[in-house]
Amino acid sequence: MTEKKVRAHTNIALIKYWGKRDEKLILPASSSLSLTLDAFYTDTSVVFDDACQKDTFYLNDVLQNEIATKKVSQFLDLFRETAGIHSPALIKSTNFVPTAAGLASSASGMAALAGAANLASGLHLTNRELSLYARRGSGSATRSIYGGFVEWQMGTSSADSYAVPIDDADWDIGMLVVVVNSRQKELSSREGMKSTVETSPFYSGWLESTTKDLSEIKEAIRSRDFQKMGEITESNGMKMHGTMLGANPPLSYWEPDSVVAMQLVRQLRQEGMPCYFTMDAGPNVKVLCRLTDSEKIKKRFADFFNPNQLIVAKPGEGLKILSE
Ligand code: 2P0
Repeated sequence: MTEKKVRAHTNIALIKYWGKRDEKLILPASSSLSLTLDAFYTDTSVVFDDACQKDTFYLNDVLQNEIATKKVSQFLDLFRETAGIHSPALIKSTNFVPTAAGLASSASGMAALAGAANLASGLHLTNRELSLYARRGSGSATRSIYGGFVEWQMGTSSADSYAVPIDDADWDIGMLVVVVNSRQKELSSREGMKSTVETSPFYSGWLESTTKDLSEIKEAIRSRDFQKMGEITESNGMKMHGTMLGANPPLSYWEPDSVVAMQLVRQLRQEGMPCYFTMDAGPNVKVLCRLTDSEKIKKRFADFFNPNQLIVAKPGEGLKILSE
């Protein structure tokens, strides 16, 4: 019986996914683009085994409750249905996230689970197919199948809403993750984006603008124009947060220290250091920079944050099977 582990890294969107056009199939309202990071990942193994009474899910060696297990079970059902498997599964997953980072992400989790289920079910799915499957677990997981810069194309239906690798990001690209607060967020992304789509008067403007940002950032990546890429990243993230503020009730994930981090990025730029921030559905700030500048930038952040709040990440690779 195989018990091979599959590793998937998390990703940070430079052009954000915020809103679905189909909640059940997890079809996004717009395309998005991300950078996969090496510093945060999940290792997962799946074994289908009749000896198990029911699906059994361990996360970081802790047996998970019914709610967490149900999410995994429903996801595995997609593989069981296709492969004609009726056995329960034993799932073991470990999140590798630097202590207190608070960045445990459904992106790496669901992508690694898709990869492990693919092995266990013998379906031999391609990466493109795995990207489609990962999407059914969590939108951002769609992109974690690949390394470097990755685009999740919104597609026209469930059959063509998948990610494609754009560029391996092997051109002096880095990201400083500033952990402002590692607490679990109060409102999940899923609920937050639903409320934004339904109630924010800015949502149509967001869709129009993010579509333009995507086409421009792809051109900037193609021409390796770091400044342009950074400017679009920072602007797109702020527009997503502006759209959330327009929701009813208003939605804000920022904390005072998030603003401290953003101000420092602006200050560094004024001093001639190219760096740009982005934020997701939480208070942490991610600073896109040149990898060769990352330690210098980290030092400046150390005036305001503890060393364990500052993590330098390099571009990460795509899904991979770990050798036993
Ligand atoms: C992203 N985020 O593009 C955006 C930007 C957060 C802010 O994707 O409902 O966990 O499972 O599809 O993918 C986080 O939301 O949500 C996210 P579901 P997901 O990375």
